[in-house]
Amino acid sequence: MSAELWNSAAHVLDANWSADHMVPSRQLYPHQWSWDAAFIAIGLAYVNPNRAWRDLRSLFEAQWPDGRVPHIVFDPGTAEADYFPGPAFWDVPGYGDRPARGSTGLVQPPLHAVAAWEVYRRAAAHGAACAHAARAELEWLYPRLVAQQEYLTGRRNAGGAGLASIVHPWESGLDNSPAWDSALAAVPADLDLLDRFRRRDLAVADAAHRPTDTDYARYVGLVLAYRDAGYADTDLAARHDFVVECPSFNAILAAAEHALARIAGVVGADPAAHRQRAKEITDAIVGRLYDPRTHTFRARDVRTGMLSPKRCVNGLMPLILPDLPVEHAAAIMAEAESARFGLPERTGLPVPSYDRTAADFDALRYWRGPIWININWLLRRGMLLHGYHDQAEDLRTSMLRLVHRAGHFEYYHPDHGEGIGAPAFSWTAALTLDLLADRSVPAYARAA
Ligand code: 9WN
Repeated sequence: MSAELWNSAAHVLDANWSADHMVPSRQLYPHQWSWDAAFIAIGLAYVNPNRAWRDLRSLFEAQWPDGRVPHIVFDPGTAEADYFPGPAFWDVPGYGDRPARGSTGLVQPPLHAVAAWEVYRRAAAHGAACAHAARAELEWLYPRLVAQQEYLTGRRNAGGAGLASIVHPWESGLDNSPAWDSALAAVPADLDLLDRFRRRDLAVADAAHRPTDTDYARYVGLVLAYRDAGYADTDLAARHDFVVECPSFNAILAAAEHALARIAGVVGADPAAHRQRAKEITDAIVGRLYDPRTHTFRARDVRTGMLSPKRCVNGLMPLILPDLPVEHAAAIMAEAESARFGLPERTGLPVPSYDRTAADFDALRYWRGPIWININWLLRRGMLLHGYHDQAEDLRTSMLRLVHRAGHFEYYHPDHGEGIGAPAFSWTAALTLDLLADRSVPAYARAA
């Protein structure tokens, strides 16, 4: 299957390239998304490193002066009507030499340092000129990646313990996850907003797969509130209706510091400070987001101090952290191997996005049950890092089998593996390339 799968994945990435960036999928997501660009770069590193760097560059060219990297960078060639919420809805002012309405004002998980390091370390395989160019790209990116981290650990430190808070479910990347249900319940759902602002996702995707109107009205209301406050992060916990510390977002935040330590070593900066920050974030994740009663990591509602009652796949993501204590890594593996998530030896399939045994497990609705390749790819890295090699290899095989059978879909049915959501989805294709090519331990975690 390898050559056929490799070629089909490379073909998806070719077809989804648009001038200076990759779209996640042509129909549903016709702009550039932040954490998609990171996953995509990891795959492009094998087939087209120039495009990997170009994609990361175009994303970071849209970085705000405060350091935030927007969750969507809008393609000026795409009509407002082709994606909702589009540029006019976000109404972001111009900054630097960027025109107004060029991006959203939210962020997504900061996986870009990990991606940049992966592209860099694979560059030499493409020859000396490529390795040289990769070093220059790292030098350009490094201060921007640092500014991104400073924004998240500074202005977004709404809980005061050094973790980044998300102010909207879309910032998690796991948009419709049950992890947000309890915090979202306190957010007003004004259904009239959906008359003023028409959803476009339902025109191009099945309503059974997408968020309900009630949740969508909350999503829209939260953006309007944040926008009308000038996208300012002052006093978030008191002034904004949704302020949450996510274990997955923060695990990626700490993994980014580990990657920055590697990058710092190349560009002549100080790696030690990054390792120290990674340790501090990891400690805060363990201290604030671990529920010792159930032995699971949960999202914390900063406004109430409550941990989410739902067992979601974001709770497995701290496994990507090399400093995670052994007992917490073991607890994550126990959860992943339980009937709730059922690693491949139980189901033959990668892990779903939500607890299979929960009453509200939903096989079709996105992030509330279906299987996603990006999350399983992260989980596999964590397994390799903590010495769970057999499970990592089983997970790798199950991901490749799934994509080979069903195609490069956005996500997959958790019972029989049918492809659902957008077809020809870029990060699925990109990570498939990486899974086919790479069986090693994550580079950011190896001893220097
Ligand atoms: C909103 C692009 C993005 C991913 C997210 C995924 C989905 C958007 C949407 O698609 O979110 O940002 O319209 O649902 O949840 O993780 O980055 O692929």
